[in-house]
Amino acid sequence: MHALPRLIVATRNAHKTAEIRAMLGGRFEVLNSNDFPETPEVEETGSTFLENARLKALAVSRVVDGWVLSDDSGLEVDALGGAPGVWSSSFGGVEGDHARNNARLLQEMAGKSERGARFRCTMVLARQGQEVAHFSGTVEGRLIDALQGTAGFGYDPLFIPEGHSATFAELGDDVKNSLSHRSRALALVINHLENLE
Ligand code: ITT
Repeated sequence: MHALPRLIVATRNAHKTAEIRAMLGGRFEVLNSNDFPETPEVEETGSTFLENARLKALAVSRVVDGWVLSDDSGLEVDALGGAPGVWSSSFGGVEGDHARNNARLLQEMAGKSERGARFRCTMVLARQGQEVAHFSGTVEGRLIDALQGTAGFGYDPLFIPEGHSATFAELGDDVKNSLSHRSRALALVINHLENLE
């Protein structure tokens, strides 16, 4: 039996890693930055998803062998002019605190009738400190005015994807992974890797 090729996701976010692992369906051994003590902390100083995804992929691919994939993602809200966008993970004031982020979003959206929003995910594939390619995926939807559901992470309890009447957090991992921004970007990554073989 052949060992699976390794794909290292340049993230410390366990939810992103789990989604990517579930979607890669046994094609790769999926690891992340937490599995490599030598990976640096990467400051996300870019002003676009692509800039931040590049910073993460290149920094990690300089110190580990194998394919490295980064994921920079966020929520763009029409009524907020596209915010929180690249600042999605610290919208509530504390990096990675999803409860605060959701509380701030609810507060900003209170009383607003325009509810359109989308998740966006940009991925950079890299190897040995070089970018190989980049990919993006989006999913359109709308925001509700109270948290619903417990699956997923981040803004999932407030976001109903187009064509559904329940939030990502209610729909669960399988449905989310069949239509999310992350799954759409990842489908392009898989296609690219298959064409290289
Ligand atoms: P890494 O930088 O280590 O990958 P992170 O969580 O800081 O992890 P980002 O900088 O890309 O990642 O910020 C992503 C934020 O966008 C995340 O914290 C959520 O608030 C939101 N987000 C992204 N994808 C999401 C999803 O599938 N469901 C819900 N919220 C999501």
